[in-house]
Amino acid sequence: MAVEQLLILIKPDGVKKSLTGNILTKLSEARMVIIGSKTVKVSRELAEKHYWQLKDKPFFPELLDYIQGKIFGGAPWDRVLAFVYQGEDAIARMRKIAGATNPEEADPISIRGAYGRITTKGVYENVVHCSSEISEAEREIKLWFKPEEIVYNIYPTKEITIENKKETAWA
Ligand code: IDP
Ligand code: MG
Repeated sequence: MAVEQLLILIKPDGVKKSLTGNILTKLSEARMVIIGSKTVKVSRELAEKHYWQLKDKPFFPELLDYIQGKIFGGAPWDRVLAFVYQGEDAIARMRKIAGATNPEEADPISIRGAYGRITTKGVYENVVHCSSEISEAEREIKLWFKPEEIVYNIYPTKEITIENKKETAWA
């Protein structure tokens, strides 16, 4: 079995319901290692890129509002916790712990089965995102993380020079 990487997001409902600890504890049963982690305020652009494959679905506008935390009134629920996990057969094993997409159909002791719900607008509020295949995992990890935010290079990198680039530093 091959070593894989994947993106896990604790979605705004998971953050708002203070489920971070419970979710990370459940995920740790798979004995994967975390090789990148951060809190991300989710822009419209990032939300659209992340879920681009679902752009024609009727629930797409609500899905964007959900992942941006807008359905919870925005700040401080306008963010997600993002993790890159690595391990043997990581994608299948983590998706099993996450549970089925529809929280009503998910195994009740999976994360989504235990903590998810379907909103009155019909969005599956299912607490976590979990990459579903190797190529998608790579696309998602590259979308959410810069190379230097992951403890070692999991994909090829290149050196680029950006001239006149302004950066914010601690004052
Ligand atoms: P996944 O998250 O299990 O990989 P996807 O099909 O990639 O499932 O859908 C992304 C997200 O969109 C889901 O996690 C869920 O929040 C939402 N979603 C997917 N299908 C539906 C649906 O039929 N109705 C409402 N929301 C959905
Ligand atoms: Mg998916």
